Amino acid sequence: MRFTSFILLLAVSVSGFHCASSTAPETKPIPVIFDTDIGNDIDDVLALQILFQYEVEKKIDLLGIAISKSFPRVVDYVDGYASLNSRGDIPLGFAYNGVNPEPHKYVPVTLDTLINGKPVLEPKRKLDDSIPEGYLLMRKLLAGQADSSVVLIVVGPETNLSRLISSKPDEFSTLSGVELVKQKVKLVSIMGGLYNKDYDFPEWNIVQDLTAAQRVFADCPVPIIASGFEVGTKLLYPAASILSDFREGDSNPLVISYKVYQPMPYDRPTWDLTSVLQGVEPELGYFDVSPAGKITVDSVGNTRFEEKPGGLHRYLKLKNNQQLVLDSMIQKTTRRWKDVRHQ
Ligand SMILES: [Ca+2]
Repeated sequence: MRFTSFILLLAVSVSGFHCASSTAPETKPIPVIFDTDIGNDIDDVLALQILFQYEVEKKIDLLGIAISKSFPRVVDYVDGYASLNSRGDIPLGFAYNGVNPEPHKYVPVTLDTLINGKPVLEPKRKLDDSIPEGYLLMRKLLAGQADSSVVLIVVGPETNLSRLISSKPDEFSTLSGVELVKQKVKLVSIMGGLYNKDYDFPEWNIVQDLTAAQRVFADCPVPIIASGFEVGTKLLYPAASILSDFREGDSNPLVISYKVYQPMPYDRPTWDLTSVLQGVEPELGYFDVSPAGKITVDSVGNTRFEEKPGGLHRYLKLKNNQQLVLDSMIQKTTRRWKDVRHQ
């Protein structure tokens, strides 16, 4: 009996020791909602690809994608692109009666591209398949998450986020939009505005839906980290990567879209990519961060920052590590396409 107890104790001790020594504390994937105006600029596609890569690496759980460009075929594009990344199940939302309804070029051209008679993107969903309002998708997703856990990454006009903040209690939550965001969201990482003296004009994302931007910076109840125009402008994604890092080459939808967006070869600012990196891996210090303060958006869309202890807003600043940041962006954008060949 005593011997059995000893063996049992030994077994428990060894197993306890084993647990303590071999399982380092696991970092839980960060729940992320991505809000994008894919179809306007091309950097959104690269930013989305990086998020899918973060998901493969188990750094994030991509809960859903809200679309802020009100061109219906963006839904087809994002659905097809998500399927290509084994996430055809991802919840989608759409800003109905939002801004930028014009098609531009790369979304329709990529959707209509056939290789050997087969479309390069094969969406299963389109706008008339009950795609919810972007802000309702956000409400539904937030309601199911732990408190202060979700990172919202917003890289287009702030239409969906503004509607979320203004939303009322509904079947998803008894909380108002402000209360729900305050309870569930840890950080909002926004690409938008201008925060240094090198440039002085209203930034594009802000002016597309000016009322929305003003509301977000006035009423969002949780910390916002903004990446200004000046940051991504100085970090250019190289055309050489598009031309050489994709095993599928010209049949890859990202490559097709990039080449359609502008005549090649061109290097493109990485505005949206900066907000993804900062939102997911702030601890890696890709950028310097301003002191706390308050960002306001004036009547024509200029953004002004005022330092204020305890303020909820900060903005990103470039460090002297720009090649390292770019290398990381390139690695995350291309990793999947170096490894696999499109079937
Ligand atoms: Ca964008």
